[in-house]
Amino acid sequence: MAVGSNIHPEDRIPRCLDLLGTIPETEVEAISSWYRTRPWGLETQPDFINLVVGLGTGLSPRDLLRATQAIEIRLGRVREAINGPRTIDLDILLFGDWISEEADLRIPHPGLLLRDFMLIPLVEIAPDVPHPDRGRPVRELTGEIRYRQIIEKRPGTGSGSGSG
Ligand code: PH2
Ligand code: MG
Ligand code: MG
Repeated sequence: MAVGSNIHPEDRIPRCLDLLGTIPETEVEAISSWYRTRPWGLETQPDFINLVVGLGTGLSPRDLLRATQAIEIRLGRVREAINGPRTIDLDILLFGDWISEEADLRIPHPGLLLRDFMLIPLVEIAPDVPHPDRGRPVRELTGEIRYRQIIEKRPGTGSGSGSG
């Protein structure tokens, strides 16, 4: 799961990590470092904090999407400009070997291989996980990155993660 925030990230990201742990049939298994990133898409907005969280879940992708949208709303997300500022954005990157082309649920996430702020934190926590379209581990796919937004990597400060 990709997590992004550029409105009150220091407050919203820890709350988001706690709420992810309350989703039914779902555990937080890994949390990447926090990455400070330049905004992609709409450049006139504050820098983002981006990270990636590994979840184990018994939910379907559709039910997981619903649960993450409820967290976005609870943390004050208002849908305004496309690619504009947001308190919390939760995007499913991969779901095992699942592939979905539904308009509101594209898995793998179409930006995963292009955006460093999605792929690099994923490689940090799950380098060997296979990309279902490519049949290769994600650590071998960083050459496809087109958008390099990462400014700095900070040690993880998420709940329960003392490592960096
Ligand atoms: N998310 C966007 C648009 N632009 N830029 C950065 N750096 N990080 C994001 O998470 C991000 C973005 C749309 O979801
Ligand atoms: Mg997004
Ligand atoms: Mg989103």
